[in-house]
Amino acid sequence: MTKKAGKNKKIPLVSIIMGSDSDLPTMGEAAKALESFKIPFEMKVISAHRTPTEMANFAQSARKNGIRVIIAGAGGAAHLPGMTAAYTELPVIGVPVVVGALQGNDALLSIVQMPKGVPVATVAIGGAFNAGVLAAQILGTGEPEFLDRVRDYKKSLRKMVLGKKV
Ligand code: RP5
Repeated sequence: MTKKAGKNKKIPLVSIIMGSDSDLPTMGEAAKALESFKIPFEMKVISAHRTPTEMANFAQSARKNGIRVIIAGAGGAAHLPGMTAAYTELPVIGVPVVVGALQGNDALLSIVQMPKGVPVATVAIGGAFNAGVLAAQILGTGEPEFLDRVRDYKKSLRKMVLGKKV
């Protein structure tokens, strides 16, 4: 499955990949964050275990295809983020997805415990929205308007908290 960047038809800067379409309810949150920052993205299902050749081809060609950040989500023995990071010099943000008996704890440890030299920036279990925010921040170091949108988003968070009455 490959999905182009929703309403935004520009060349994608972020690729959101996931091990299965069953990860979409979680990974869709990364798409929502990127949409809110008006950052073009694509979404694909690629499995480290079930489609290893396609995963390698994707990771090796992502940079030349214009992708600048990869968000990779998987559950269980979650090797997709780490193996994607092994094949590309692009930054990879990993999202542990809740699935099965261990409820995302297995995916968290599989994604976060990378060897020296091959990092994956890992967000919380199910934290795909934050993966989108982090991707915007990474891209924003070279695109001030993306950082301005993150700044405005953070202002909205502050306003929301200050507006709470207990
Ligand atoms: C992982 O296995 C996927 O990322 C997904 O979280 C999990 C289950 O996949 P399905 O059996 O639902 O396709 O590789």
